[in-house]
Amino acid sequence: MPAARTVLLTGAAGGLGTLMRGLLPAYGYELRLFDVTPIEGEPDAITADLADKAAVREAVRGVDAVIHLAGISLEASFDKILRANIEGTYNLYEAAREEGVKRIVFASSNHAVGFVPRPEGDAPFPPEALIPVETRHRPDTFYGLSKCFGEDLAQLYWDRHGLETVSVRIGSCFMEPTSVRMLSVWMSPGDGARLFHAALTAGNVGHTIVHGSSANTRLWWDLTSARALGYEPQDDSEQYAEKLVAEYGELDPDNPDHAHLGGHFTTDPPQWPY
Ligand code: NAI
Ligand code: 15L
Repeated sequence: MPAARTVLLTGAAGGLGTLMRGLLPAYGYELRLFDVTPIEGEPDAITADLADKAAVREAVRGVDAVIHLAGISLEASFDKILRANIEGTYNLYEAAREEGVKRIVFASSNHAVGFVPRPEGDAPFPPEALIPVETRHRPDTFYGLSKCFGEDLAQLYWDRHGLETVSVRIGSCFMEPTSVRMLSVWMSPGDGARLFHAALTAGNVGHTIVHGSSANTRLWWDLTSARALGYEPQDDSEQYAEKLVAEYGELDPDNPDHAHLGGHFTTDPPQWPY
């Protein structure tokens, strides 16, 4: 597949969308921005809800690819997750199919597999201890469940319609890691842009699932499928380790928040059921 030029960025007003608006143009992409929240200083941005099928269809028309970040990014009521993340992602895929878009990069999450136990013992972990990308879905929340749906929707649209997707199970993509757990799953914004670029340009991805993180010394999961796309992470959270460990201590095997990939998402639903 030749390098995509015009890319629809959904969720462009959000934290990750804002970071990618800053970083992706340097790779040669022309971004078409979409979000339900207006974006200051971006008069051409499309302000619409994923529930608005006509607006979504118009937004995907003529783009080479989509980076789909829009949606609820934390746990919420099932009704809210259903509307924004499940129906919203369906609306996007259906519009992309109708308009002949070739590829979507889907922002999945570690919380699709949040109940997978982290590697035991102390980092650095040997390759055989790392969580494989083939691990079965073990969502830790309705939010994580919506990411499982998104990944399976991507598989359906590849098998049935030939619409390609790279599902990126993002760890924690923020300017800096802010917890000891994040030292293992952090993806620097720069590596995020590198990974999205690889996902947009690699050939014949079908539906590929990758882990989204930097090359952290304390890595919990396997980056092989991401590297196979051509992703070469440049960053390592270890530069933040001394400060975070001094503040919070090392991972505690007796702390349930430290037992699973999904961290506190596995132990702290607001109020169940909700
Ligand atoms: P965010 O909450 O900052 O941004 C999400 C954006 O989606 C917001 O601007 C919001 O207005 C928009 N949005 C929500 N519902 C919408 C709807 N119905 N129609 C149109 N726009 C809608 O989240 P963030 O951190 O930027 O994450 C972006 C994506 O990456 C999300 O899908 C999130 O689940 C995923 N992700 C992010 C991670 C991270 O570390 N930032 C980790 C794992 C996954
Ligand atoms: C996510 O999926 C969330 O969208 C993000 O806000 C972080 O909580 C991240 O996972 C994480 O696990 O750190």
